[in-house]
Amino acid sequence: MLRTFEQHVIRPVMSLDGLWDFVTAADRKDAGRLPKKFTRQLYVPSAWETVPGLEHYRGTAFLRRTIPGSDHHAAARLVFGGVSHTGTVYVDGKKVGRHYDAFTPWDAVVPNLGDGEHELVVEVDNSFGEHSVLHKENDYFTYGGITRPAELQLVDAVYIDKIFAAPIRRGKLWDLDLRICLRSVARQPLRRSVTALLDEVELNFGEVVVKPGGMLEIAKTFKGLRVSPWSAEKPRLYMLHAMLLDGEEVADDLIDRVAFREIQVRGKKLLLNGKPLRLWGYNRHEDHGHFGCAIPVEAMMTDLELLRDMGANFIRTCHYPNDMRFLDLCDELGMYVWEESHARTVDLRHKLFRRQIADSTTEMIEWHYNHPSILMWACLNECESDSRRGRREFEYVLKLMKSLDPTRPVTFASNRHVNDLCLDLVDIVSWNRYDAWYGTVPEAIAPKLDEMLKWLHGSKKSGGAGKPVIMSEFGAAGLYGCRMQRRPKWSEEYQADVLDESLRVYMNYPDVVGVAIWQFCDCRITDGDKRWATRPRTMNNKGTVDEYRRPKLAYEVVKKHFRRAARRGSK
Ligand code: ADA
Repeated sequence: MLRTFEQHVIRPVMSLDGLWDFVTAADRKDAGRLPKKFTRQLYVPSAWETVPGLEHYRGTAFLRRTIPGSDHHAAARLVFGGVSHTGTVYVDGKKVGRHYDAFTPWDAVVPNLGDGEHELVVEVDNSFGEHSVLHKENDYFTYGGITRPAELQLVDAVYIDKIFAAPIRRGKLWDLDLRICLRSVARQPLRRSVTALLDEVELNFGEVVVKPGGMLEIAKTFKGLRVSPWSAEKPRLYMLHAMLLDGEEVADDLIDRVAFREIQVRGKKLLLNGKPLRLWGYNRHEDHGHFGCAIPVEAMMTDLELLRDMGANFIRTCHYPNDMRFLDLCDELGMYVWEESHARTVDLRHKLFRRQIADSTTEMIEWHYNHPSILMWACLNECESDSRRGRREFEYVLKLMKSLDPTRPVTFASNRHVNDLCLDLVDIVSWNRYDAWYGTVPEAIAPKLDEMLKWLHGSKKSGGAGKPVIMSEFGAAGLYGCRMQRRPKWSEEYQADVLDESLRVYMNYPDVVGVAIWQFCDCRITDGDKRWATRPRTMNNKGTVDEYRRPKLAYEVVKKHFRRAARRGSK
C-alpha cells in the first residue's frame, strides 16, 4: 500500500507489490527495446543492492509483471511511491510514462486498457551523469529499483486526482479551505456532482462539467467547524472522503486524512495553534543496513519508537521528500517534520537544475500537502547561497514553495554562515555547524553560536535579524563498537561528548527554536568517489544508532537532554 490507510472504497485498487521478473541491462541476453528473457525475480518494493552480487550495480535494469485491464473502466492508473532514480513505464510494449527522482510519487495513466492480462515493464536507471543533477556521487547513497510501493487503480472517465485541505484557525472554531482536482480521460465534456464527508460532516461542492482530457480544480471554504486541533501531544486526524457522482451513482472516490493545526512564525518564535513550540530531534536518511532506502513500514515504526524513546519530537527528512507511509506514521503518532525537496550541495548552474528541482519541489508539496506533521518546507541543503548567481536559484525555489503552499514557513539549511546572501528569503534561519568535528573541540560550540547570533540579529544586512533559528545539523562520527578511554575522534565516547555539549548549548538558547542532530542512523555513501571514499566503511558514521539501529553511547546522552526538554515542554 502507498499509505498506511485505504484511500478508496469505490475505485478498484490492486497492489503491485510482490515478485517481478528482473534483469539488468548488463545481463541481458536478448536485443530489442525491452527484454523478453529475465534472469531472476526481484521483490517490489526493494533496492537491488540488497541482492548478493548487485551491491554495487549502477546502471539500468528492467522489471516486468502482468496487470489486468478492464472493459468497465476508462483507464488504468499506475501509481508509484518511488522509483530510484528514473523509471520509464511500458504497457504492452508501448511507453506510457517516465519520471526522474527517486523520492516523489508519480503516476502513468493508460486509457482503454481492456479486459485480459497486459504486460507491464518498468525500466529503472540509477546511473549518474549529465542527465542527473540531484542524484549524484554524494554523502548518501542512490539505490536502484522500484523502492517504494506501487499500485494499479482502475479509474472512471473523470476521476479525483488530488485533494488539498488547508485548515484556518478562527478562535476555537476552524475553517477548511478545500480544493479538489479532477482529471478527465474522456473525449467529451462530462457532468459530475462533487461531495465530501469529513468524518460524518457532509461538504457539498455541487455540480461541475469537466472538459474532455482536461483538469478542473474546484475550491470551497467550509466555515465554523467545531473540531479538535492536531498536535504531537494530541494528534487528532479526520478522514476526508471525496466522491464524484454520475447521476445517483458514485463513480469515483478518494480518501485522504486531514487535521486542524496552524503553524506560524512570530518574531523569533514558532507557534503551533497559537502556542510557542520548540523542536528537538534528528536528521534521518531513508537508509537501512538490511533494506537500503526501501525501508518497510515495520522498520519505519522501529525508527519512530527509538526516536520517541529518546524523547524526540522532530525529524528533518534530509535531503529529500520521504515515503508517504513514514509521514502517515508521523501524523498518527504526533511527530513534527521538516520536509525538503531533493538537494544536497547540487550544481545550481547545471542546465537541468531548475527543471529537476522544480519537479521535486512541486511533487513534494502536491503529494504531501495534507500531512499535519509537516510544519515547514525546505530546499537546497548547503547549496550556493553566498553568491548573487546562487541567490537567483534560492529565490526561484523558495518562491515556488510559497506559491504552492502559503500556509507553511520556508527555510533552507545553510553552511555559508556570515557569508549567506539569502536569509532575507526565508521565514526561519537554519544552520549546519560542525564546530567539534570539522572544527576543533566541543568547547568551541558555545562561542561560535554566540558569534553567529550576534551577527544574525546585530545587523539588517544579515537578512535574518529577528527570525527564529533552527540548528539543522550538528554532530560527530562514532564508529559503532569503537570504545576508547582517551575519547579520541571516531570513538563512541567523543561522539557522545560532542552531542552532550551541542545539546547543552543549542537547547538552552531562547533564539534557537529547534535542533536536529546529524544524524539518526549511519548511512551508506557513494563508493569509490574520491571525496567520500575516505569515510570509514564508505559510510557516514555520525548516526546515534548504526545502520542496523544498534545504539551507540550517545543514545543515552541524547535521551537525557531530549527527555528533559519533553518534561519542560516548549516554554
Ligand atoms: C553536511 C551535509 C550532510 C552530511 C554532513 C556530514 O552538513 O548536509 O548531508 O554530509 O555534512 O556528515 O558531513
